[in-house]
Amino acid sequence: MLRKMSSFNDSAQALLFDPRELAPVYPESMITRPFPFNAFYDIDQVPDVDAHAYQLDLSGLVKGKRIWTLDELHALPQQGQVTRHICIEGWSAIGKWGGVRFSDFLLRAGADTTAKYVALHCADNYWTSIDMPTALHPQTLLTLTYDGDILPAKYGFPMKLRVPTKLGYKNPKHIVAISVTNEFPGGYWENQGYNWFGGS
Ligand SMILES: Nc1nc2c(c(=O)[nH]1)N[C@H]1C(S)=C(S)[C@@H](COP(=O)(O)O)O[C@H]1N2
Ligand SMILES: [Mo]
Repeated sequence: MLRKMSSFNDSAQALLFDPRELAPVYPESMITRPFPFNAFYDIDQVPDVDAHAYQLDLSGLVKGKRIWTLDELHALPQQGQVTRHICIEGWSAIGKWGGVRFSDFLLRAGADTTAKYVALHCADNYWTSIDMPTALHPQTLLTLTYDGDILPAKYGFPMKLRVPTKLGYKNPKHIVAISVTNEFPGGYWENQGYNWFGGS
């Protein structure tokens, strides 16, 4: 029953959600320090991803390049944002992230932007997925930095997808693979009952 309500919610929210609507942005003076850490494990279990061996694997409905190194991602045009992260557990915090606009990345990689979903798989076996309008939203950012420095391990080294129009659990850290698909990918928390649309 709850699951049915939640999937009804997903379609209702997709209709209500305006893909052009922007999340609020804040001055740097409002950044929350220290920014909180959260994951489905304690901070001493944070995955240790090797920067040199790292490759981002892009799969599914993609015509172009499928393997990306960190250097290649750093060489793309970079954007920044100061936005509020809202966790469903009842806290929120303002942070500053920098990286590649996700729509730029998807277009350069030749992703089929008529596909329904983008799934993001993480080094800690976490995963989540977003609808294509959210993937193409101008504030959805493939982040490589936090507060001007290389993204620290606790905040998702080497890469976190910052989606300021979505709740915290739809902001995956330690991304190792991305797939573009028409098959519903679900997510770690979503499959345990969290609403899939998860708009904030
Ligand atoms: N890989 C991965 N990403 C994740 C999580 C996780 O457990 N593993 N937790 C999510 C949740 S519920 C929150 S609130 C944010 C916390 O991000 P932060 O540690 O940068 O505050 O990460 C999200 N992304
Ligand atoms: Mo969260």
